[in-house]
Amino acid sequence: MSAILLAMTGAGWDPAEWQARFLALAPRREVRIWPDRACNPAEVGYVCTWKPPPGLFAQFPHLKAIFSLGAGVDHLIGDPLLPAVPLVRVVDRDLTARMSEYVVLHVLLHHRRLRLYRAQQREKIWHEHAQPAASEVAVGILGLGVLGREAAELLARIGFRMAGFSRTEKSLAGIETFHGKNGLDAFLARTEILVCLLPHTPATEGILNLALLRKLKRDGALGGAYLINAGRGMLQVDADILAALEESSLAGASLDVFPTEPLPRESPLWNHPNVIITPHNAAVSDPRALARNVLTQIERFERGLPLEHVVDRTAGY
Ligand code: NDP
Ligand code: OXD
Repeated sequence: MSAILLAMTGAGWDPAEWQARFLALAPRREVRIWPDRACNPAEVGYVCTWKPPPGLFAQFPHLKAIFSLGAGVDHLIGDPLLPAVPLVRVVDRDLTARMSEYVVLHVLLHHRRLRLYRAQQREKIWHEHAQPAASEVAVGILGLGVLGREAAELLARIGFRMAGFSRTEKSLAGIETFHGKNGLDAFLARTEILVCLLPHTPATEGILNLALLRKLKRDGALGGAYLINAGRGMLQVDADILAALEESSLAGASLDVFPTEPLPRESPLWNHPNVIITPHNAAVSDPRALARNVLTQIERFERGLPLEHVVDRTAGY
């Protein structure tokens, strides 16, 4: 039976917790944590990883598949030494539900003006502001994949006027869809709350820039435009978000991801009154759910069934 190697770096990732979970579910399988001198590279069939060290994969002559322990694969795909084995990403109910929680929370928070009421509370001010109904507010999701679609459907159920933008054409009940370069401007022009759930690829890098933010709808029911980015930090230009806030192209932003993580202490985003920052934890990868997901895939694969959610390396996600 091929061994599994767990190779993860970065804050918040505890390989021992993942190993314990894998072993609890598959006690007969060898599950190693990188780096491990006792691990025979010839026995490693699968690497489960988050931000692996450069050149890691070259040492495993019998590698059969690589599993990204997150939904995004930008931490892997740019590696010119990535072997030609299937690259699989996580698609799991637990992860999707966590992202939906984050998106719904932040859309509602801007819609219900929570920052304003928190500021009033600090001053003990009892003052009510006009509150549009969700059905008057246009929310747009940039990226209608596994995560974007679920969030869009939930927000539609709450009553928001929903639209989504994707690379290829989509048709979703109750959600207006736009796609391709030609669809982007019309999508932005009708969107007051922009939620970004795109992957980081050469085509999406820096897409959340001043020119794009200026195209959002500012004269809608909310009286301003809002950005929520839980996709990737490399999609956004921090200085442009600050400039958009400064000139009121944006009225507020919720940012979970940043070009440099952790967000440097000197970033003016930290202290901006209209910005809400979370530490890239919109949807964390929980080993209690995802170890089972990966093991199910490995067991299917070893029974001769195809792997699911294999990344399209040409598209980059
Ligand atoms: P999917 O691959 O399922 O969906 C990606 C979506 O983006 C698709 O709709 C795709 O279009 C669209 N897209 C890709 N490139 C372009 C482009 N150039 N122009 C327009 N649309 C584009 O990914 P998921 O929904 O599973 O995840 C999305 C991202 O969320 C991940 O890549 C990751 O970066 C991020 N993420 C962040 C987390 C966090 O905690 N902050 C946690 C988990 C994920 P099409 O449908 O046409 O292919
Ligand atoms: C992911 C992430 O891609 O956690 O899953 O960012």
